[in-house]
Amino acid sequence: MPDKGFIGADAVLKVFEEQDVDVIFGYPGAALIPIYDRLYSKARQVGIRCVFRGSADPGSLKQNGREVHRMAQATFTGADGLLKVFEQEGVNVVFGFPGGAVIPIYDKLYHKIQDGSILHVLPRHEQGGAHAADGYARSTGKVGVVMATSGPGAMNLVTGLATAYMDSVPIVAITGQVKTHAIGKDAFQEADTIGVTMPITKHNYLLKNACDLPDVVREAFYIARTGRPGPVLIDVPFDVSAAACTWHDREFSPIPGYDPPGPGDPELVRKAAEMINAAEKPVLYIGGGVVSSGASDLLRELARKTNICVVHTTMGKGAFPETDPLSMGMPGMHGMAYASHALQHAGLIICIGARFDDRVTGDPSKFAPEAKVIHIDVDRAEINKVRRADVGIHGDAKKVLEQLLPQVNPRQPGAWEAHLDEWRRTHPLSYNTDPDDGIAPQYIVETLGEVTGNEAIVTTEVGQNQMWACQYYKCVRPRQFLTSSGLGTMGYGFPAAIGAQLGNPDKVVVDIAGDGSIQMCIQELATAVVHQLPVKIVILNNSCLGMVRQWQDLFYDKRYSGTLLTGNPDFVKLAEAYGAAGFKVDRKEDVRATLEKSLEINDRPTIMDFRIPGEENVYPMIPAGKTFDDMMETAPVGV
Ligand SMILES: Cc1ncc(C[n+]2csc(CCOP(=O)(O)OP(=O)(O)O)c2C)c(N)n1
Ligand SMILES: [Mg+2]
Repeated sequence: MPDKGFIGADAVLKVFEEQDVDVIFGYPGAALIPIYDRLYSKARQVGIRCVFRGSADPGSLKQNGREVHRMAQATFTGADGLLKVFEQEGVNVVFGFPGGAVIPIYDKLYHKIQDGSILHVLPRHEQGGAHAADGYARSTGKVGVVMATSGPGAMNLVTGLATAYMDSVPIVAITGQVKTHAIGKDAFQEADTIGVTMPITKHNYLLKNACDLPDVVREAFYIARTGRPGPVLIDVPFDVSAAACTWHDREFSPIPGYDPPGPGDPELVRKAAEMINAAEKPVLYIGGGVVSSGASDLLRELARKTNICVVHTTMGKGAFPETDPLSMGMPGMHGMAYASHALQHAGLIICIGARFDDRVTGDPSKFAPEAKVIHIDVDRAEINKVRRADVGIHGDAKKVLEQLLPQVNPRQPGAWEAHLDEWRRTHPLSYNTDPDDGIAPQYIVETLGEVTGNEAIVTTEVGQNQMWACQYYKCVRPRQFLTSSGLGTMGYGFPAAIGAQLGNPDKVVVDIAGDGSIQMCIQELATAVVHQLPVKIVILNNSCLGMVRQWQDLFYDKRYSGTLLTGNPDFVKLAEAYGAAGFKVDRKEDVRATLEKSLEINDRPTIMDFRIPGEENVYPMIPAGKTFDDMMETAPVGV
């Protein structure tokens, strides 16, 4: 990037200087690169030091414990009401971390844990619990449940809730709160959980009355899983969960102002069918909405009947089998070049459950200039948000496809499909296979696909590892690929894999990880070991925060400010310290055998530390905010 003289980042650093700031605890990311770049030249640059862990302070247990004991003996309490709704909702796994404010709930939970009706999974950090509930939900289609105490416990859920919110994942989060009379008084372990989580939940409640609890919890599950799914949080003060409550077996009543859509407007569906029947250069552009509405089978029917090719977002990965000849892969920033060609030159884009995210469109004003757009979405706010729709259908993807399918005509491949084939042939994904250059990360992911027969549930961390997973692991069914798409949360993949493995005990579950991201929730190794979960962790270890380093490499003259990961642990010893299996791999010949060996380990997690070249970049790349014409398909000459 050209030097723009004195920029905002310089002003920040100048004020730091005035204020005598000489130590910064920081973690870089795309949004901070300009500041990191200026920081690079400061003499006393301090490396990456970030405090990830916080934990609930159990200091109040003793004092509150007596009170709980007394109250809990008496009657049916708010906590009982909560657990009875869990039973009705079919909840059998709860990811939770206790603390003073949730003791009344944990006291009642004790019996459910004892009689085996609920499996309680204790993560080692509430963030891990939230991601695990998320992975459980994404992989099973059920609502994930996570629980945490007030204050620090609830605050530790924030990243997990924001992650789930951005990717529309149904979670019910129960947080403890200080007693109602103490709210607003800066009581011990008080935080304004409702205020903090308002923008990152689909809905949230602060309960004041135990008798409301059953109805509210039922409503929370309903809101989380219907319409555009998302996390819902219920903040339960200590005294509310401990207070007597009367149980009503009430019918669930509709919620005023909340009306999840069903089928689309028939007239608009008819228009959409007309456009599809007349289209010469159509593309199906599909996202996570297809997965969450269960519309994959119908999508397949539509694509096969009409011979229309399918491109998918990261959230839509697996909604259409990537092994199908009609699959054109993922377009956008790090998508396949041929998929971007298809979308960019389309005459008609049929967008189903996707949202024209900037990672797909780049500069929206230059995106797919010739295309007419049909946009089907469960959330009215998505239609016309980024790209104007010629026909916008507000409805549930599955129901709209049921309406649409009989109205579309079979279509034979023609000139457009010849173009698609040509792009596939002339712009394939490719990578450096020179054995002298070390183990190619792409080869590791490809080999993983082969040894798991493309059948594993794959979670990812964030960064280059995530993009290589998207590019090289071919998914064949929905709910198979779990990744933090919208928020891009490092630390998501491993706990999400724990949730996925608990929800799918018979499946192979693999987390494709970076050496940076895996350290953000590494403590969950204990959780996986305790529950004997055979999650496989494939670390693509480049000893750096690779994706940010890639931007610095390409756009900041290789000023690697804050992105080199010195001090990585010995991952094999770390695995062993937790009771997991660990392998280090630094020769290409050992890649396949190690992956195969990990598949035989069925009673504990396995870490595989694959040493890959630090300078490997992800291509293709369309730089942020740029256009299709700026795509770098391979490394620029000289880089
Ligand atoms: C919690 C969090 N902090 C910072 C970032 C910014 N960020 C995006 S990718 C990346 C590098 C990740 O490094 P690593 O896990 O080693 O993956 P690699 O890119 O090397 O494969 C960073 C720091 C983020 N996405 N999430
Ligand atoms: Mg890395």
